[in-house]
Amino acid sequence: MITTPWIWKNGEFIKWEEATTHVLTHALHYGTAVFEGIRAYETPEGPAIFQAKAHYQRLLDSAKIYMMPQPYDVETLIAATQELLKRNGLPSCYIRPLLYYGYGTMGMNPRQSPADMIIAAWGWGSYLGEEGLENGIRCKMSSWNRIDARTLPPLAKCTANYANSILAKQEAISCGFDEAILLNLNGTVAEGPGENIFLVKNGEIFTTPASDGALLGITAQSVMQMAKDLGYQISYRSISRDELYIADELFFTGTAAEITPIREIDGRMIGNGKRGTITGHIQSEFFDIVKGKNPKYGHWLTHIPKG
Ligand code: PPE
Repeated sequence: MITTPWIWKNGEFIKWEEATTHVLTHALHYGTAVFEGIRAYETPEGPAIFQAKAHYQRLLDSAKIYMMPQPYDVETLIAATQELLKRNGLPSCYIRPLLYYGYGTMGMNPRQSPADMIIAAWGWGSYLGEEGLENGIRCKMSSWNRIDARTLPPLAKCTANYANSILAKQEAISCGFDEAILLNLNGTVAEGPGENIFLVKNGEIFTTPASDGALLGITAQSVMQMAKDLGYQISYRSISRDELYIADELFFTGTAAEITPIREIDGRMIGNGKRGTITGHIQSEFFDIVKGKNPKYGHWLTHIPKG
């Protein structure tokens, strides 16, 4: 079990053991919660939160889609996170803000329950394994399709969406793979259960657009900018399943997954079956940036004030 001393809840710091909730909490029954996943990394000037503003803005956007109250603004949430990391003394960590309908009444009208919010932070190592970061992972094309804006809006990072992700992930694991890749209902590639996907072909880089069911990933948007600055041709476009099989390189991006190479899909080796050259270049650039080693991207980092 993970533990850290403090959790932020509704504007206050409470002890980890006291951060419990009633079993009739609305979100527990109906998936009425929106969340974020953010990472902080150790830098020469102490811990720094990566892309804090973009993550909290996306949380508010998720709340807007679901017409949830937005009790705090981005600045307040960033300040709360800085204080949380300081109190918990974590050099690097994963941060999980959750805005949810709490304990009130049951039924489909959530507005009769309070909108509660927590921010927790704990150490979370590499999502798909150290070995996966280094040498790539093996993926399965899922038999489940990605949720669709006609049913559940994929751009809202709502906990309910993750029922879809969990079905896909479990299937991939039970078939002996590391991760799933989902097609959308139109049959083109959407994304992974918790990652955006990038394809490299003849030196050009592509990723799937939001209109194909991909989350507007903040790691993906950061990669877009970095890759452009490195001189790569990079763009959003639809990708078909068979294009994945014959890609030169493939990789996932995500806060948890960071930059994870994909070395195999459904028994087909991708490229030379190792981390591709361009993937490796982007991965090392990414880790330099998040660890505060590239001052050009210093504005993507929010440091934790000392003292
Ligand atoms: N797609 C989905 C569906 C998704 O959940 C994530 C993040 C991404 C793409 C990448 O987005 P970004 O983190 O902004 O680059 N998934 C979060 C949850 C992972 C979990 O298992 O929990 C994350 O990476 O924090």
